[in-house]
Amino acid sequence: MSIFSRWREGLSRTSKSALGQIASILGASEINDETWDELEMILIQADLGIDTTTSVLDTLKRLTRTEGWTRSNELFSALKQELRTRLITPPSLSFTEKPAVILVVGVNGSGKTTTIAKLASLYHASGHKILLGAADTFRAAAVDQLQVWGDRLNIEVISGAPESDPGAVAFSAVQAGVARGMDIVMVDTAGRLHTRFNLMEELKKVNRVVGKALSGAPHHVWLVLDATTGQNALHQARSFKDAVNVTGVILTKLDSSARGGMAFAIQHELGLPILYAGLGEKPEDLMPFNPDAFVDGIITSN
Ligand SMILES: Nc1nc2c(ncn2[C@@H]2O[C@H](COP(=O)(O)OP(=O)(O)OP(=O)(O)O)[C@@H](O)[C@H]2O)c(=O)[nH]1
Ligand SMILES: [Mg+2]
Repeated sequence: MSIFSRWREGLSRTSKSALGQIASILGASEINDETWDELEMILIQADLGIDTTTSVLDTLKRLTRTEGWTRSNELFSALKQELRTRLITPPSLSFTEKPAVILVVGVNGSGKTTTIAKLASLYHASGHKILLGAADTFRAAAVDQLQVWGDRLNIEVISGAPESDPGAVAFSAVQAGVARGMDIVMVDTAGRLHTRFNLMEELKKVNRVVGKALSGAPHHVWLVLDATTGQNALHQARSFKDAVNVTGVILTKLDSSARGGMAFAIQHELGLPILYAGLGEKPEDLMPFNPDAFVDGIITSN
């Protein structure tokens, strides 16, 4: 099965539950209060969040007045368009710095290490020289996990002793990346709850230390969010954005999500682009996020 059909499959799971009902609600009936109530309920169930939902509905109500729409199916394409405008077209990534340093952050189990392996495989295949830094010194198995991926892809992994300072490992990795003329250094960090003050302070330190190893680094800070966590992902994103300069989001486990609407909220409320979508556990199960395909995939007419 191609990654595109898996992507569609993942998205159709999203569309099956919440957003998938939109087509049946927006039938040929007359637009009335019930239409708006039902639409609101669906958007909230799909994890768009109250603010984004309200803003989408306000725009649709205004359009309905100005365009003189009376049938609810007239709302369908406007809704898709409205949702699309809430997704930022991801910037193209060129990695001109030598090396470009990417710091990967997120809560426990969101998919950071797996995503790094997938990205390493992707960038390796496009001819980039990659080095990985295993700055998750918190969990004993974490270094091994990255090392297994490194061995499989024939990519070097810089690690420290268990429970050593994550900042020191990140520093060594970036330093080694510079010395060896690497194109990209990706630094894996330990999962941390966004509500834990000390752990967020530690992350700020890793971020600072990387900048000492190479001025201007990290050039990218990518926040890995699990698509199945719904609205909580928004709180996570906000906290990580406050702590370190998050430049983009990677949405993982879209293959297991039945909602996915927080993609709109993340971008609408935080202004962060979604760069990649994770659709499974294997290295090839990652693809650049395509906003048009996303909206087309999750809202389909019956
Ligand atoms: N279905 C699915 N599973 C995924 C995806 N990405 C990661 N996983 C799984 O999620 C689990 C956690 O992945 P990890 O990469 O270890 O997550 P992590 O963020 O590094 O975890 P910690 O380092 O413990 O914080 C693993 O079982 C992965 O195989 C995805 O896109 N789809
Ligand atoms: Mg990990």
